[in-house]
Amino acid sequence: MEELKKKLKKKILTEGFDIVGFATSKVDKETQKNYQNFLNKNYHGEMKWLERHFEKKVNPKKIWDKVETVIVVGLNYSPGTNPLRFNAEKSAANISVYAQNYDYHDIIKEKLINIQDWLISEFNISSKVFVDTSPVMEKYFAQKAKIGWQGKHTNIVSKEFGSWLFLAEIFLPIKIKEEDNLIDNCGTCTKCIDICPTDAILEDNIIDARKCISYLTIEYRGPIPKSLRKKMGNKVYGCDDCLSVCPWNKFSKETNEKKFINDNFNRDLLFFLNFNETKFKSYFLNSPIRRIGWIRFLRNVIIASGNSKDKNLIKAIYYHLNNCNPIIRGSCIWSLSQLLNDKEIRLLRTKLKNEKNKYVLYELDMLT
Ligand code: B12
Ligand code: SF4
Ligand code: SF4
Repeated sequence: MEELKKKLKKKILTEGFDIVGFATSKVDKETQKNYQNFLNKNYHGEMKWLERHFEKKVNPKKIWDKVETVIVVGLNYSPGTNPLRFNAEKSAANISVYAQNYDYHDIIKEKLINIQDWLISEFNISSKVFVDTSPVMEKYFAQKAKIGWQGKHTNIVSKEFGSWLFLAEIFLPIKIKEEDNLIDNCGTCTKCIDICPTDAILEDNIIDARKCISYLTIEYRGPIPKSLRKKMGNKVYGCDDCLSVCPWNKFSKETNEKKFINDNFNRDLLFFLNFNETKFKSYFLNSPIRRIGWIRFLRNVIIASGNSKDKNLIKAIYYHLNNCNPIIRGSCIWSLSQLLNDKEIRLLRTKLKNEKNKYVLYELDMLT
């Protein structure tokens, strides 16, 4: 078995993963209780699939009855420099580092399938592979497999790669000895909790996803809650603040995966405000951003435009007041209210006197 483990590790690293570990396929009682606690408090908001996935998540045998070992692999996606500096660029569209080029799901899946094929051809061992979207407790198994520890921001932190690791798993039907657990190295640090713009990290290891900018910009379909709009700043897809501030990043090096880097990435809010749905789909063809669809992305760009205080964006926002989706019209009203003077706001009210949608009328009522 030691020989197989050695060969597996070598193959996984040759495929381009940066770290690998092995864990038994059981989820302990305390983690099950904590997951249930997270759901009971409704911290998952609209992500109802986290409820539906519960049984499978706490019992991987319900995904595949043969599973004995979970191999956890990590891929370093460190940008090499600290993305926190983009928060200050008010007219910029701040997009999470993980979404600035190719979709990591596709890149990782390809590598996992190569390993899966190799396991069959070399050892006649069948396996199942997962990345992100499946009901696997990725962070829990990563900690068990000694990839790192679950930091206070709830993600896995590695001594070698800081907070910049994507996780994926290979389920094996054979028993391989688990690594010893890694101890928590957060110590007294609270930097990730302190920096969170929306106070989404409630306590060590617990977040209220409903307040998290990543959730609001990627998962949430409704109008961005009024109390959180200003706190979103210039973020239009995801948020990296709690990861970027982590002191363990000082040991990380820029990713070797060239498909994650894009030096010519456009960060201009006006550029994105001038998109239509066709342009959105073609521009983000290979990006994870395509998954959230044009309307959610446009909603985020419009809110960030309001936060920019950049009057040059007014004309482009006005154009979207004609959008047939009320969430877009409502977001435009709030955004314009941040950029227009009193006289211009009165003109805006007149322009919208025929508006019938209740939600949009509510946004109009809220105009100061
Ligand atoms: C749902 C989800 C989200 C949600 C919820 C986040 C969350 N923390 O769970 C949202 C949309 C907010 C999100 C955001 C992000 N995500 Co996400 N997400 C997931 C996903 C699909 C499921 C995670 C999950 O099961 N959450 C449910 C809760 C229950 O899990 P938990 O936080 O670990 O919950 C624990 C605590 O609540 C705690 N707890 C609860 N009550 C109590 C009580 C006590 C007393 C104690 C001690 C503990 C405790 O115990 C729970 C169980 O361990 C995973 C992929 C996967 N399949 O696992 C990716 C994943 C976690 N995401 C990832 C990433 C990269 C991000 C972002 C950085 C993306 C971005 N830049 O915008 C942000 C980071 C935000 C953050 N600080 O977490 C990576 C993290 C990689 C890593 N190194 O850990 C993952 C693993 C995807 C991947 N394959 O790489 N994500
Ligand atoms: S991703 Fe951003 S909003 Fe979400 S917990 Fe981290 S710092 Fe807070
Ligand atoms: S910022 Fe500090 S508390 Fe947060 S995960 Fe990193 S080391 Fe832990």
